Amino acid sequence: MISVRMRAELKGLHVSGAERLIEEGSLKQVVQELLRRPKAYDKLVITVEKVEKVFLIPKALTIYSYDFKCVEDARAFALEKLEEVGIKRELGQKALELLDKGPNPRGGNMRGAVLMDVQTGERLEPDKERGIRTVRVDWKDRKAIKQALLKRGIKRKYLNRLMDALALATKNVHCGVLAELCWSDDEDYTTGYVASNLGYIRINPLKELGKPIGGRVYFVKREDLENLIECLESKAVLIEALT
Ligand code: PML
Repeated sequence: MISVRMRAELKGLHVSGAERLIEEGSLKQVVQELLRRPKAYDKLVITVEKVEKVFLIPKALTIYSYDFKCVEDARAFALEKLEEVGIKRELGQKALELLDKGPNPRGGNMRGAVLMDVQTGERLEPDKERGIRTVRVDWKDRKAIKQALLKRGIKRKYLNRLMDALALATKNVHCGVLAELCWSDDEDYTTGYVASNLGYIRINPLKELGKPIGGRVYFVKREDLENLIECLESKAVLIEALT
């Protein structure tokens, strides 16, 4: 199979990224699709890589969706959901603050995720500007998943983003991430999520409309770090079905 990754920048800032794991025959079509993804960019990089071994995950995390009248209520709910899987309140709060101000120590967004030690709250990612990127993950049959999500009432405008985020969150939990907090850096997209082995819990609005800052925090155990990073960045994974 082939891994195709796209990332786009505008004025030095990351604005869009996506990945597909595909058969060689659909490369042209997929590259065209990914080229249409970013709204605006001044630099776009497409990486095409052969992948030898692919691991199958039979089921994605279960999807739940919750809407709130304001960011404050939505974030309080996210903290509760994190606590349910053992993430202490002060660490959940720290993660919310990081994503709110922009997790990159130089200001703004990161390409990858923050790895937060679930015991101490320390940041464990070796490169704090880049973070850790979950790559090499996709759906076995994107078309079928799209149809299934539409049938479940997911609006077409949310589809691609939801599919990419759900696949990524499912791989993260498979690799050993205990919980993930995420919202988009797209200023028009306010739905974020808390993911863990309890499910993929979509929460809206996790940020104010018009704010171009977001990212991902993975809560992890320090002892598993090397294997975890290897799994997130190298293991190729296809997800077969929704739950
Ligand atoms: C992103 O696109 O950067 C993250 C999107 C998170 C939420 C996706 C959804 O479930 O709607």
